[in-house]
Amino acid sequence: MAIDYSERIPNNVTLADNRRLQRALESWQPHYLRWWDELGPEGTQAYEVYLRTAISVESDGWANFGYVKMPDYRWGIFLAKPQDNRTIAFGDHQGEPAWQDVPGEYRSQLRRLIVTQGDTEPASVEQQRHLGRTCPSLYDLRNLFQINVEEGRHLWAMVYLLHAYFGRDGREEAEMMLERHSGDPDRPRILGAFNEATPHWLSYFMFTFFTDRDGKYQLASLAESSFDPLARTCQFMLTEEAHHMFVGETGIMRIIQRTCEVMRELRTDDPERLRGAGVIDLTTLQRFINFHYSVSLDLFGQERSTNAATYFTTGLKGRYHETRIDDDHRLTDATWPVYGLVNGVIVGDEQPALLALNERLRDDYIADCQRGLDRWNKVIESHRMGELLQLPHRAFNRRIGAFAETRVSPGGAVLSESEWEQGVANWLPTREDHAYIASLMQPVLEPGEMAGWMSPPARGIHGQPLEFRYVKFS
Ligand code: BYC
Ligand code: FE
Ligand code: FE
Repeated sequence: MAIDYSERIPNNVTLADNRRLQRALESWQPHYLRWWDELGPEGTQAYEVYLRTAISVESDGWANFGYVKMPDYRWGIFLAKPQDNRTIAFGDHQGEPAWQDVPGEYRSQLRRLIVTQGDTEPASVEQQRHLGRTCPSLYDLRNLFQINVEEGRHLWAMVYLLHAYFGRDGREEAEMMLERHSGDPDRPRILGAFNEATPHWLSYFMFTFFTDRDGKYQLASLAESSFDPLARTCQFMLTEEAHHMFVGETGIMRIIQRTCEVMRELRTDDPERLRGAGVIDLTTLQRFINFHYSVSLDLFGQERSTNAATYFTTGLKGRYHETRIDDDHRLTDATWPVYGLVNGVIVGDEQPALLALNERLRDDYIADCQRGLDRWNKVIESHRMGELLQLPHRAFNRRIGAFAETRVSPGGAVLSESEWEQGVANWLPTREDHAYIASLMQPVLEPGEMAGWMSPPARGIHGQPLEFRYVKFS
């Protein structure tokens, strides 16, 4: 299962044995590199970055560290090891052997899932392309670039599936991945959150905490797929995803740590005084949580979804940790509580579990977000200062699903338009918030130094000290 790095496209799928596929991917490769050059991290072509590159998919072999110029990064195709005699765990085909090829009748649905997944990966790179100019430290800059090259590799993972299993339409979809662009009014990315701007590092840390976490839950569901190549691809992607969420969680935690230290020094929680001291007050952080969380909740789709039911019964997409769930894995009679609006009030109601699969995955996601917030709140508690951070109500600020047309407060109260207008500046980041955060974004490029609005990380990368030169500008 070692990866062959002598090939133009490193891979562990014996690409050399399939000349047609190899040639097709090799002709997509320059398009990808041109896209990276135009819309990837801005002005970084000559930087040498201390990056991790996968050299095998074994648990001890996929993390190999060294300096790399990003355009020379070896983006490749790596699938997790096959599981012997894997059978389908759920849906109508439960117990049958997993598919090594795409069943004709599910072709277009499967393609659509792969395209939707793939589209998010380059979108996030586009969203983050200007951040390198204003990094809070070299450590953080390197982590940004690590995430960017891995999201690029995740695009490769989906493009491989499209080329290998979907013939001509697959190749066309692969081209389209580089033609839609985040925020482009004519050709936007497919899902809402991936057309939002990531204007500064606070948004970026929130994005990697909340939006990459949607990636974790979606990939985990696709890792259950009956289509074995998709399942194996997603399993390997999940190993990389853990680092993206680590960056988000520890990034926000370091901001909180620094703010709490200054709160104690100044004996105040007054946002204006804290801003005067150059840190991010907790009320501002709460507004950013409200925004990124609600936008990410939308990524799970409608509460009641016949698409999701079909994906499940046909075996294309499972539930989170499907094989660890103790039930019939068919959901013929099961129910699941779903929130909706009944006569102007938000109520939870038992619905057919099969239709509620998006909501169920959202519930798993919400619980995971809450665990992260609990860890952030421990920092606040340990300083005995300030209000704890909270997740807003799931109906707050939604654009997709049952609450898309309803104004709801972070606490879950249904509001009139004028009540919303009155409250919104307390609930979502304002123009002033963004301007203040933008004013903090001064690049810190000396090894070991750190911007004043966040505390240093607990440790360096791969055993290196914090003073290590994680990025060399030449
Ligand atoms: N924005 O029946 P429904 C990641 C559409 S993140 C716009 O609920 P379904 C990453 C929907 O397409 C993980 N449109 O849909 C993170 C449908 O359209 P049609 C990404 C939306 O299919 C950070 C209609 O509304 N992976 O990897 O059950 C950095 C009806 O909705 C949205 C995936 O998403 C939206 N938010 O659920 C880098 C996995 N939501 O049919 C990377 C693959 C819904 O009316 N995708 N719509 O034209 C899926 O599993 C499903 O497509 C969804 C939607 C869960 C997204
Ligand atoms: Fe990804
Ligand atoms: Fe990610």
